[in-house]
Amino acid sequence: MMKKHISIIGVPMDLGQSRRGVDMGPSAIRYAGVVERLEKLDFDIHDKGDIAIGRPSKNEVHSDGNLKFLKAVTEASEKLASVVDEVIEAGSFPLVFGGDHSIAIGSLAGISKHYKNLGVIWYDAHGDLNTAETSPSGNIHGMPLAVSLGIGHPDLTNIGGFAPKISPENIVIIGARSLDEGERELIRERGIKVYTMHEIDRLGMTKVIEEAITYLKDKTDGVHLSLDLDGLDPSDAPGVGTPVLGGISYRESHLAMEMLEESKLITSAEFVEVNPILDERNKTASVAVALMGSLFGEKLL
Ligand code: B3U
Ligand code: MN
Ligand code: MN
Repeated sequence: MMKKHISIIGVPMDLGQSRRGVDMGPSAIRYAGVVERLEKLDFDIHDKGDIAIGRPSKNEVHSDGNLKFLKAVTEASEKLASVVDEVIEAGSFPLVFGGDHSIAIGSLAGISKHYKNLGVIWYDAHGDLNTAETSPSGNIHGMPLAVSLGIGHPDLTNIGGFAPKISPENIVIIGARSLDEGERELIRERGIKVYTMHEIDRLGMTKVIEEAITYLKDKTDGVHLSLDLDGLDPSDAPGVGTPVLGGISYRESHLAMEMLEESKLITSAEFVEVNPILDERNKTASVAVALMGSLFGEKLL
């Protein structure tokens, strides 16, 4: 059930990938008017500000095999996990702003403590199911879903002191159109539900979301929405570090958010990868805020 209190947590993290500027995502989203917009919907909004992200030392970049900035990402994840944990403990809905998608490691660590069977909707052009062994980039933002399944470096999988955070049958990926070979194998091996752009085109977003809701509803006791803005088409969300053509439209995304709101399934959410440096007049942050409006019940009439 949606709660009446929403706690905003900013995570200015840009070390999980290679394009600087995504650390300014939380500011850009606030600038786009998120607090005012959600307050209109009769929510009590508590903006908790940003989590402090440490700057790594120079020799830390490749500190552990193919894992860039492992230490900084680990520390930030632990911090975020405990803040999210406190927010849920206090009965509030955690709404996390990235930052790059590596922050989902911390979000899910903090959230999953509170649920026996947490579901996850991963709205993304990518699978984010890489490990150090399969990653073509060494960027941890391409790994958080694998990490949350307990697959990856133990410093990451054990954030919050337990693993795994989620199980494969409780995941739905929506919008995938760029997967690495290791990710494909993991999807097949673990039977993860994926709606690629092919299924979205073929079935339509209405059916995709209906199926996703049916798939998760009975077996989960809470569902986290992890929305990577690169899940949308770059024409609608240009301010992202790794845009991929042929994505989900602005309209389809609104429909998805509205249907999720009606389902009352979503118990926490994060909006990630907004990079204002790469954006066009804060368009992507504004899209994120508009989608949050729908997710929390904004109606035209
Ligand atoms: N799969 C690639 C690229 C990528 C993942 N997530 C984003 N890009 N945003 C990787 O580096 O793991
Ligand atoms: Mn992602
Ligand atoms: Mn992505």
